[in-house]
Amino acid sequence: MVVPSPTPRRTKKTRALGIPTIDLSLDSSNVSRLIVRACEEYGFFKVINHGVDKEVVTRLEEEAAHFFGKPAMEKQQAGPATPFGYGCKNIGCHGDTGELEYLLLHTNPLSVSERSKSISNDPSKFSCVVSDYIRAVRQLACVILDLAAEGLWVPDKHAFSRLIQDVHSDSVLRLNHYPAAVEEEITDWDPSPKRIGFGEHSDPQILTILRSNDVAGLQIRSHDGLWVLTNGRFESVRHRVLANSSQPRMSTMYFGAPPLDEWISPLPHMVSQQNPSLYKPFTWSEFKKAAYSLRLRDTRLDLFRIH
Ligand code: GA4
Repeated sequence: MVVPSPTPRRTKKTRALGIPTIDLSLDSSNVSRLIVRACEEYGFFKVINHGVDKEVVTRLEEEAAHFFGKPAMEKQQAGPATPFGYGCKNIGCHGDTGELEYLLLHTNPLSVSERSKSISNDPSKFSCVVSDYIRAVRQLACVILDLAAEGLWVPDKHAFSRLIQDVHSDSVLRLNHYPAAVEEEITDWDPSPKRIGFGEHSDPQILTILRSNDVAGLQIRSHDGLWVLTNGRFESVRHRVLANSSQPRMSTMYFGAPPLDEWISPLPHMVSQQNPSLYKPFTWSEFKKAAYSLRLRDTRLDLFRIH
């Protein structure tokens, strides 16, 4: 998971936690090494000088704030999120809940424009703002994935980014709104789970680009899920969001995914006789089905492990 930050310096918060901040304007061989190290050690890092236009981000955040500010009845017209659209408190389809509301959008341009009709009074503007954002973060995701491939010495530098660049890519955009806690629930900076916004889980996709309004809440955990393409060298970080702040938290996630029929298996470069493949090949659709058949916190990769 990657967090783009507009501030070109490490903040007190990230320094205290030791979360790496990576300056994408540095030379690529250095950056690719740092990305690999961050993926191995944390599965999470912050990026600065990432080149995403601030205005593109601001416009999306304004649209999101406008939507979430509407009366509940109006918002519900864009729901339920099964799996796309507006959702409130319910996550997935097996009873997981959290103190949030959200919009889930497939990144396919036709799907964005169709969905916008039930979300906004100015659907063409909404659709345009969302598409611009998707284009910008997809580009950033590709840069990061190419650097990761370079850092892993994968001969095909675009081996990862090609998967999310495909026109049939199953990538998703998620806008989350965690309303402010009421007085007696406010525990800013207390890391204990008093009010769960989004329960512990790992993202199933290849890469997540996360952007937030900097209201506290996101917590990451040390590793356990493994990233198949790297034969377990990178892991999908387990994380959760607490909703115990006096301020509302807003976040936007781009989840970069392959096309549904794409086969996933460790890259040949990541397997050897000493390091045999840990996973049977599977399609993204099979993996996604497994994820949606389980609870939020369940691990799914074990289903595809070679014993
Ligand atoms: C986690 C990452 C993305 O937000 C998401 C989520 C999806 C959903 O909210 O519908 C899932 C969750 C996420 C993983 C397990 C399943 C599916 C909820 C859930 C219980 C959109 C995704 O792709 O997987």
